[in-house]
Amino acid sequence: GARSSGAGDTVVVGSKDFTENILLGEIAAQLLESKTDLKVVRKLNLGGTTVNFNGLKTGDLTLYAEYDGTGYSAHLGHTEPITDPDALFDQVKKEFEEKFGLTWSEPLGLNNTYTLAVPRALAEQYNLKTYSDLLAVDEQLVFGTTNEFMGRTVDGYEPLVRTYGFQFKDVATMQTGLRYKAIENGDIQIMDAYATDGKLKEFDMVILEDDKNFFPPYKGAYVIRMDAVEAHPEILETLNLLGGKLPDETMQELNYRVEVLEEPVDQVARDFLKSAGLID
Ligand code: PBE
Repeated sequence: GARSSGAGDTVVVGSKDFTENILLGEIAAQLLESKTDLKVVRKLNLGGTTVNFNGLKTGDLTLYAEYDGTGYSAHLGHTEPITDPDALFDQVKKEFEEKFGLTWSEPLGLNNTYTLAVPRALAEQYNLKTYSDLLAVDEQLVFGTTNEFMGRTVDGYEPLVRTYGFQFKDVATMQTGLRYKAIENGDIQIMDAYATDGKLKEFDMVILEDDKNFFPPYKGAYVIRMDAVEAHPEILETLNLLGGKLPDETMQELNYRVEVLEEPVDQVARDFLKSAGLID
């Protein structure tokens, strides 16, 4: 209908339920408001990956920020290892267009990969550098995972443990935002961090090297309904202005301002867009 998120004059922006993804939703919303005449509706902090993807497919959403590795594994269901990480984005985009009627904007610059992080003191005590180094201490460590990581069947906890042969002492599932507190309290000793987490700096964590290349790259970009882009090409043109503007360090700094300094999301998004010269 005239008011659907596909062909109408309204853009509905979704997001997942963690800081970076909410920020990316807000950045898209503000930029579209400033550069187009479209009405923008925010449905940020909507839920996990599945909720957003389903919302996009049914037309409840017009776009949200996604990651190519997540597209490859969670949405396209590929289980075979990625042979060419550089070509991953193009492959995922092509398959999304063909299978789902969804397209991708230019990559934003960040690669928010899953990574294993441990407190620096622990890494130094056991000289931990790679995931395989964990095999010497895994039976002493409690692994804290996000609900989403626990549920993922391709790039999640179970396949990770199988690939490396880990035998952690225990596993505790928790909300994304609570993992660092659990590390601090000593409830867990290792977690599935996100490479661009703002709290990685504050909590003095060490990121270990994925020596078996278990995780694919997770380049961030917006996934958008193609019917909306056909009706309003300015949606894609506008979001493509963000291509390459958010490398890891920039994104992590914005996440840090929201998560650690507790600045409001809309302010941090606006500051970024101004400093990138995209809004006045
Ligand atoms: N990630 C890594 C996941 C969560 C952490 C950003 C690729 C995702 O949201 O798909």
